Amino acid sequence: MKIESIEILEVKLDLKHFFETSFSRVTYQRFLLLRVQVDGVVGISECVADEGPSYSYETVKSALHVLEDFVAPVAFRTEYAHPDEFLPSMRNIRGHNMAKAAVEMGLWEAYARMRGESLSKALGGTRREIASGVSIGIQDSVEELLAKIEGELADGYRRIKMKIKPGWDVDVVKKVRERFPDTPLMVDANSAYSLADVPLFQKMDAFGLMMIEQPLHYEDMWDHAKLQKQIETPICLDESIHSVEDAQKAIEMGATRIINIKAGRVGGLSSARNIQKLAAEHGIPVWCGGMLESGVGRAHNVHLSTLENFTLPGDVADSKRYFVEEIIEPTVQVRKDGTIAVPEGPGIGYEVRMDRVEKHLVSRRVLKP
Ligand code: OSB
Ligand code: MG
Repeated sequence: MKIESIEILEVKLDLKHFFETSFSRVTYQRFLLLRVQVDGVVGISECVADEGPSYSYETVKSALHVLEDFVAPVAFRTEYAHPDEFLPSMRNIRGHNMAKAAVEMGLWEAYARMRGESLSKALGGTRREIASGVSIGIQDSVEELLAKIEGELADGYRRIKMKIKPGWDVDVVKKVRERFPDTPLMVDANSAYSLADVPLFQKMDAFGLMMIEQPLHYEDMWDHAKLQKQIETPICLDESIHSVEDAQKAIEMGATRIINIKAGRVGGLSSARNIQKLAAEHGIPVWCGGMLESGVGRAHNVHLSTLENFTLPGDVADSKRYFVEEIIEPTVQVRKDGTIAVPEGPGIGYEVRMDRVEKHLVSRRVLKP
């Protein structure tokens, strides 16, 4: 397979409701869509780098730069027998997994289309429906949070994740637990704490949480291992895992008992698949994380979630929770039983509404050899 051109569409979509994590509050998403042409077939993908370097050091602008000046030139001069060869071909470009993953996922999507298969089938997925959870941001009041959780549960979601930060943690989780004693519940700190907070996490043990996601520094594993030894609740790493090698080390040192997999963070779908397999060999379950994607990235997440070891509900939720206007048709829909049916058509199996992409377009460029 030869990558013949890469069209990069920079898009800005307004969120229906602000989304607040321990590091920022956002009201819109600015992101890149890629149309990767491979042997005449166009694969579509989304780059999950945010506007600013808060979740990751990568940004929309850094991704544009790295894609144009480094990733695309290597991609154009390489002949790929299979998408698994893409990430290894980028070995002389350090980091920038989100930029690399964007092209890799477009290559995978084109590959599935060439074979006339769904992306799930091409990846070796085994599920025809996936279980959905939601990630609820920090709210202005506990009452608003409780009302939101109530609404999401009524919509069928199988698991509630709430964001925490210093000042919005133990007391809030306690109130949520009192109100929803049996709901599968977890928290995500996005690296807002340190080992000085061990007593706080010991208090959290009383709430029967499924897991605590990325409580400590984003580049750290060792402190997570130390924290895990002192608490009962499983730790789930997100930010700290960028590769199968990272996953291996984190598992070996006892830093993570569950892994959140985001294809963008780990350099693409092949890497995501390798991580879920390695985790399975160690009895570690995984789930698919989210990055407030548009329908394109969301669709990729639906297909990725069909792989065997994605046994926990992920952050892959209904399109209607996110943007004022969605860019795919049909939208990703969560049914009343909290599941999403995996499309069976070729590739992602959803149609991209290019008229809507155009409407929200910020910039466009076409890269060619
Ligand atoms: O840490 O999982 C995270 C969104 C943006 C950046 C990081 C994270 C998140 C989410 C939202 O939790 C998941 C989603 O609904 O897309
Ligand atoms: Mg997270």
